[in-house]
Amino acid sequence: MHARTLRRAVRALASAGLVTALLGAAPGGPTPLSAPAGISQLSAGWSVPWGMDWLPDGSALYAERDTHRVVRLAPNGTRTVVGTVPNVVSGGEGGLLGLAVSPNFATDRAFYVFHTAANDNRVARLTFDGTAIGGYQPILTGIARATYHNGGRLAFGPDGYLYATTGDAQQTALAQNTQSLNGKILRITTTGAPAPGNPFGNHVYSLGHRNPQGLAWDAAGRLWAAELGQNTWDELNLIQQGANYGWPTCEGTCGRPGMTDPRRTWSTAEASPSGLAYADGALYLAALRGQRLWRIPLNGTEAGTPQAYYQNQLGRLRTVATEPGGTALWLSTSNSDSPGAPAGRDAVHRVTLR
Ligand SMILES: [Ca+2]
Repeated sequence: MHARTLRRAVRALASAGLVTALLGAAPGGPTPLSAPAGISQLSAGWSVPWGMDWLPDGSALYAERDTHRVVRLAPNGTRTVVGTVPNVVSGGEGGLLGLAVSPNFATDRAFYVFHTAANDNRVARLTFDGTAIGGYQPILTGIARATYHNGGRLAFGPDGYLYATTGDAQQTALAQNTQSLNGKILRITTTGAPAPGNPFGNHVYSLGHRNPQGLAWDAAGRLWAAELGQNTWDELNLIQQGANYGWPTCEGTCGRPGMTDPRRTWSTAEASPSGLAYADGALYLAALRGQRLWRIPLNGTEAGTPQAYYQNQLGRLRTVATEPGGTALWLSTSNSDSPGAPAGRDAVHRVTLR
């Protein structure tokens, strides 16, 4: 085994809390991990790129929120518009939001989007034949839409099911209603059915969320989620199925019985987080209002002291994703959604980790 590969394997086990002693660190003590070492602009001229996922060839598909375009970005910076998703209706924070590529893309050529439509938010399946997108088919409809709090992140979990974050659609009570699709993290099959084993026998995986927009799984397969708070506290949550994350009773940490406190909080000025990614023992959280990339080291189920990168250098940050291979991040901005901002002001940056 290559030394670097071995180090990564040991770190992954350390993240799972298994081999802390092997690393020579005291239990709970710091473990040496990679961190951002450099940044370069991969591509400019974007307009609110939101959802993103990797294709098997190492390029990525991005979804632009308000143009409704799906754009392929290659590692060499080549950008190709491959189509426009139908039935998307933008407005406020709604539009074309999350995007997730099928784990079986090599054979099924499928990807999925979360988008706002005329009367709801929904998850739809499309195909990409390498040249153009097509085959739009809604698989889960009826998620309430609103000007704000649409959630919208979409990602495949290690279990092969599709996870979607939904906002409370400015109806806070929906977050505590296990029969509502809103204010939740949903776990569904690729036909939009509830995934087998879901805690309430429906699409709901966890509840009590306000406006979660970030999902990432660590090396041990734990699900972490980033959530925008109201006026005071943004949250990083460790997601357990069936758990209640408190909204609207709690914003941030409140210690209520039956409700799960976040593992880390920030003021909304420092964060207002959207995307979340995991790489080499740490989470990376893209901050909109905070205009910085937060790195949060993990020690098992504990989230350590966050450190900020690129503060006020790139503008609002929306989406961060770990490059296949794990040695770099792709980080995209969200500046064209500022009030009065023209289109085309966004960029995708590549952050090397070392
Ligand atoms: Ca909460």
